[in-house]
Amino acid sequence: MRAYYFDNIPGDQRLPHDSTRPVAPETLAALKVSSWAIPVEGHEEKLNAIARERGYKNRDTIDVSKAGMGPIYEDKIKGFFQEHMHEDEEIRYILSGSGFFDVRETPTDEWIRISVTPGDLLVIPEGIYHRFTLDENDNIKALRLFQDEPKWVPYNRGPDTDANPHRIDYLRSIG
Ligand code: KMT
Ligand code: NI
Repeated sequence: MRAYYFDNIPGDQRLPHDSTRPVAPETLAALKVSSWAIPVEGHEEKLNAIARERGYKNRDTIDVSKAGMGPIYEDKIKGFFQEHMHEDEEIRYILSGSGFFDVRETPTDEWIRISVTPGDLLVIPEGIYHRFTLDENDNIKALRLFQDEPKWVPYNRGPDTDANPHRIDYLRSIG
């Protein structure tokens, strides 16, 4: 996992868009974005322990690739890259492939780009604005972990999400 500020230069979302300004781990911690590296081989035990500690009860596997998604691929790719939030904390654990999670920094509203590869575990707090894109490898396989029933419905950023109780809770939680 590597984090840096997104360069905001228009162009292919799958390119790194690296401004070369790094993001310190403390910056991510202050946004409640935590991460771990757990080797994929034999990951089950460690992953189950984290899930248990944080009260996660559900999970699924997602294969984001043309072959894995079929006809819904293009729509999904577009949807993932729309800035959105979820109403629960969620974990992504990368099994294979790679991609970029972009999270919004508060209060600057800058995009922080997090490059993920196999073994990376990322905690996405409830209410944080974020988006996802594949990189030029065009595939990622990830586990998605949910605390309760999967609530992975994306709420696209707008006046409604600014007033969403989970968004407000998130902003309160980061002070
Ligand atoms: C999200 O919340 O944006 C996603 O789950 C994207 C796909 S996970 C590789
Ligand atoms: Ni999301």
